[in-house]
Amino acid sequence: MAKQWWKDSVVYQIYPRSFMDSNGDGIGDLKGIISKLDYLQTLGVDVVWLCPVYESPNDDNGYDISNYQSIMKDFGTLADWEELLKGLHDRGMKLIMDLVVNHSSDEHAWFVESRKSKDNEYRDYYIWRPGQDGHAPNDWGSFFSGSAWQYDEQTEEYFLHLFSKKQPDLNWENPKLRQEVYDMMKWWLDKGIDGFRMDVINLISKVPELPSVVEGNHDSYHFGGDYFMNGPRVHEYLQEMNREVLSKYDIMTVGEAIGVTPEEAALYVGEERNELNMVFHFELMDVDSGEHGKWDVKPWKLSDIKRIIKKWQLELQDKGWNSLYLNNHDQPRMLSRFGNDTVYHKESAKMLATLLHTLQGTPYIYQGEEIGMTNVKFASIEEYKDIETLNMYQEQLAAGKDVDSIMNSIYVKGRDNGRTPMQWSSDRHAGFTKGMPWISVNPNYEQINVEQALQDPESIFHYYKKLIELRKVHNVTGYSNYRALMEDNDRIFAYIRSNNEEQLLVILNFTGEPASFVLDEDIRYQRNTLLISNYDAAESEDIRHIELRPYEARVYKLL
Ligand code: TEU
Ligand code: CA
Repeated sequence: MAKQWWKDSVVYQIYPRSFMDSNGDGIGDLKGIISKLDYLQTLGVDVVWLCPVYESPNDDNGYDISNYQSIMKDFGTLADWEELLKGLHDRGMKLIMDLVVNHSSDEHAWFVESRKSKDNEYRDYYIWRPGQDGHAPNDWGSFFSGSAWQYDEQTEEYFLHLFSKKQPDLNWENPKLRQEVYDMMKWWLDKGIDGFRMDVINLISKVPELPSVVEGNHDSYHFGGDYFMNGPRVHEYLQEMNREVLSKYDIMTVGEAIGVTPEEAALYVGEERNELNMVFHFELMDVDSGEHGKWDVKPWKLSDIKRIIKKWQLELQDKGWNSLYLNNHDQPRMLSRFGNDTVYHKESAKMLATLLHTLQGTPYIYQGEEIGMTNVKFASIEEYKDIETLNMYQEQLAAGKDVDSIMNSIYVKGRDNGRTPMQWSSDRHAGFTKGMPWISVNPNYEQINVEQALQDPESIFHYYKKLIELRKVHNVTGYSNYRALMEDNDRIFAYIRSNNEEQLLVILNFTGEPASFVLDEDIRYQRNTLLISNYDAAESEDIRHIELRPYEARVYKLL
């Protein structure tokens, strides 16, 4: 079997619209990314995950694709893309692309044909159903508010869209559609890419009857996840995709899998399963969601974070490989959400990074995380761009919710928190563009930017650089076991990773107050070496009892 290089890799996620604008139109583009490849090489990342750059009307910022084999004009040309790929490969870095095949854009040629008539040859590329007495075929709600069904006058039927109305779900029951997807994947792989991140890939198989959540219900929407998450044929489809495409290339694959548990994840990533290499789960992304979902904000508890991480580390041990992330283009900034983006900005960013880079799995750095970018609070809803946020705002306003509490949930959980332009310098618009940015820059760019970070040896950037090196120098991926320490402590997150001769001791204070760490009596070692810390820590200090400072992180090797 080809070497599993993706286990030793650190992945850097680029949201192209917000990364770097080269031509002054206020929109990030491929040439902008190319101008920053030396920066990525300095950071030391191995793989770039590029969010969608395909032709799209941008209803969902490129996750609504109208041509899978052509580059969106905003981002440049296929020649620019080829230059980017070469630029990465010349620097020893790899490129994985975003595969969005649970749905396409409604402007894709397939859908334009499909909606023309019931007997059109593309009709069954999508999921069409007649209504029920003037109502939608079932009571599923869309992830982006409202019904998951859209009535189409032309053929007097409804089509399914789990996301926006302009993102009709593809019908994976149709072998012709599946073959089109596989051909497109091979077209990109034959250009030399190194794999795919697969958008909501565990939603592609729906329960054929598409049953309502509440039978006969027509006056409210419900989450139909039981009928489309990890559906009846999803593993059949992925094993077919692996046989037809993936197995023919030395690549990495990571599937976004909403609602997946570790048991199910093992079915996607088990090496003998011949499906995917990794999945993104959402359990850490739900720790601050109340019973009514993500916008029902509640404080997270460290005990939940420790429980979830321990579960995934142990359940996938010797079975599969974890993906390790705390933010991305759909999530608020991890520093604001799980750290402290004011008093202990640097310390807490470094502490969180230490967690992600010392566990079993592949760490995913989201653009800007490495310089401590934070959430944003735009003065008015007009400055927000994300369709999920804007649809929710309208829906909750119509339901009589007060604006302040709607805006607060947007400040805390909105996806635009992670989509403000990358902060390169203290120049106008943070050096992201010479024009007007498509979305406002976070006003803190004068303090938080790459230029400042590169000059500050104590910056978050340089700490990330050291962590990435540490993983390689100390073969962190070689540690196989996970043992939780101080499990009941609600301020300290500590664990030991071990292989047959060494142990890695990780100690994290998740709070802004001092906390006392005590090492379990039964942990035996001859000597300890401090590998990294976010404070100056005394080398010779007795590690059996440590008074930790606010957000203090330490990693020791025990020999
Ligand atoms: O995200 C899937 C998804 O569930 C997200 O919508 C996320 O759960 C939610 O926004 C949390 O706030 C993928 C892409 O990452 C996302 O950008 C797309 O909008 C979505 O699929 C549709 O393609
Ligand atoms: Ca541009």
